[in-house]
Amino acid sequence: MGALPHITPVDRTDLPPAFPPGFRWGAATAAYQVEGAVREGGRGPSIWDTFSRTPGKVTGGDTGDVATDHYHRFREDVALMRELGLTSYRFSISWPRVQPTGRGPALEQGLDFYRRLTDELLAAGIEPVATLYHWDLPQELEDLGGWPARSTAERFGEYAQLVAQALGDRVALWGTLNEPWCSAFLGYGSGVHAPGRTDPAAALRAAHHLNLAHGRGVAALRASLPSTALVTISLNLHQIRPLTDSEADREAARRIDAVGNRIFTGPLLHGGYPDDLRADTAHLVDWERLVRPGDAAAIGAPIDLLGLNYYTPALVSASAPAAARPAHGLGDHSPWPGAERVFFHQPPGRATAMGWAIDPSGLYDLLTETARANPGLPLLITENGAAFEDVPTPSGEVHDPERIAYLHGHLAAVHRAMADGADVRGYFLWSLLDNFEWSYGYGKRFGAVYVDYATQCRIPKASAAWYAGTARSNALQPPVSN
Ligand code: IFM
Repeated sequence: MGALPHITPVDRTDLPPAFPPGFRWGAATAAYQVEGAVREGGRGPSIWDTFSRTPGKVTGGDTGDVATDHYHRFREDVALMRELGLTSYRFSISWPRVQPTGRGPALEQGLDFYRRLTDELLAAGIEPVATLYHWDLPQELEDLGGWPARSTAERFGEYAQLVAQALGDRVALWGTLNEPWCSAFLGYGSGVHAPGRTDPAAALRAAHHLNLAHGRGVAALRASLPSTALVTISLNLHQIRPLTDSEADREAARRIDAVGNRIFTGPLLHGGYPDDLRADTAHLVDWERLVRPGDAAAIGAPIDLLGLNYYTPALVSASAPAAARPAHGLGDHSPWPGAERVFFHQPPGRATAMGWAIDPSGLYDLLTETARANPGLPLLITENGAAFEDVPTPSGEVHDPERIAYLHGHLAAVHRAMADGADVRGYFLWSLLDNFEWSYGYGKRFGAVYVDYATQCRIPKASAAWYAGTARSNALQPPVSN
């Protein structure tokens, strides 16, 4: 027998970190931020049309009237997604396109837009992921009381049923709400989002009715969709860190956790509203009257995946050293009922153009903590990304090394969290395109694709090419632009 050939062992540390087969590589957008065409196809006005047209509410008086014109350019945008190697596209459905007043029969013209979009995605081999509500409440429902009114949750259930019946044959992954914390507490608490109300009690009622709407939505989706369909909700759970280990700072963190996180995860995943939240806010709402028999069961209906949106951690304290912002930080009114005397600090280190500290360890902690608290519940990162001051070169390229570094750092954190037991099924970059960044208008660019708003020309940034490399190889590429 001859000598065995010498085999050089593969140095596995040279290989880029791989993700499991079937991991979703997506990008996300939201209807009002990208579609434009606000007066086309019979669409009714939403609270964001009203709010953005109110002087002083949005930087520069920007509105979503045209946005990125995705309504007309979706074919071009789907072609871009295909070039980027995306497996999935998370978009939201505009409620006032489907029901212009938020009630009554569906407008076929509105549904047709989403039929065309999903057909185009499927033809490109891209999984459509539909969110039913990303903040564009029909104005008429706001006039009838908005989210602080229980009837809005019932209307949402009817809307969910209409959409599921129309698109259930082609959409297999559904989200009910995006970031209900923002809808409730920025919309009705600090008032920096539509509809711009500043009433802490109304904000808490809104939170309950958003939870109830989610429950009604899950029931409607389950009733109309095949049993294989997956249902989720996207929460922006705050990754809260006390400034010091003092009892007072830990108490500050507890209060923010109660009204920022557990007000949603409590009823959605753990059977009801936590006692400490009820106690913190007892002067504002009568929880016994607000939560009716049957609500807990409706809200707690099982979901298939939990969607998490993460951007930055929050550093909080009980007392105010020089540079801290009170919990009123987002406007003159607090978005944190029951925690108004908590102070927010800028975490050390680099920040994005939003002023948000860059800290991938927050995403690692969020994933591992959420996984530990909810064994058996798969997770999906439905948003993560960063705004930077992107400027095209004279030859029309956009170099955004900071975004590549941000995405690389956060995806490395996801990979590490998965190695440590978090069952993460996919990652959606926020955002596919630069778009209307709510009260900041068009000044903040989160896209992997640059949009020249004067011409609507799309320019994939260097980060888009980098993300495509990672998506296509299903393995985290080094943070260099090619
Ligand atoms: O643009 C928003 C999105 O609509 C919801 N999540 C956060 C993003 C960045 O602020």
